[in-house]
Amino acid sequence: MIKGVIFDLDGVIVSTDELHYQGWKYMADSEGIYFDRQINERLRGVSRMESLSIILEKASKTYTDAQKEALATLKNDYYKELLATTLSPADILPGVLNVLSGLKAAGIKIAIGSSSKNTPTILKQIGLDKTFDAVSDGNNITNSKPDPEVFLIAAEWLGLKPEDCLVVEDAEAGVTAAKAGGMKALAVGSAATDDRADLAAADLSLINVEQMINL
Ligand code: B16
Ligand code: MG
Repeated sequence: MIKGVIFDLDGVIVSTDELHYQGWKYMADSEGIYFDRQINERLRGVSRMESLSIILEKASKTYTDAQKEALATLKNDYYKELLATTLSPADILPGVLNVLSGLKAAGIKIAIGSSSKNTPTILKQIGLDKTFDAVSDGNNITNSKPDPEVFLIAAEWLGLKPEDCLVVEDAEAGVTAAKAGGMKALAVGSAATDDRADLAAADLSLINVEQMINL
């Protein structure tokens, strides 16, 4: 019986993939580095600096740490501008609000477990900044997914043991992290075919709260 559900943010609660893509594309074009949507898929659930390392695999020169910081900032400033001008509650993914209210009604604790340092901004912008019992994100971790740290901290902040928690993820790295942390995993979106998941669906509108709790 599940006592707490930890939701990944990007790709589970709201889809910011396209905005991340636009931000990285802006940075890559300014440096003349090849970058496409297929490479962007590899950045799902991965931290900002690790994402940059993946993009720089296509670069024809090497960058110092200070230059890498500047490139990450260039992307993030552009991405934050896109968040501020385009993201709204209408971008909350299908089934999310029903699942959240159903879990609350059933007395199940809910948390966020995201790699993103922009989590507080995103939650505020989509009107869910007061919804979760705990928010663990890129600002409070030293190791990002596939390390389980972000989920273990979320479970601890909910006052629950990892084995009593279910993680909802859209990224392979996130499913790996959930399993490494001793939690159950519900895979959605691009992770829906991951056979390590305890439950899978294209999106949360296809899942009911009983299925989640009785895992
Ligand atoms: P930021 P999640 C992840 O969020 C994104 O999927 C990934 O593409 C991004 O690089 C990472 O957050 C860091 O984001 O640059 O905003 O700190 O899926 O773990 O909610
Ligand atoms: Mg994600």
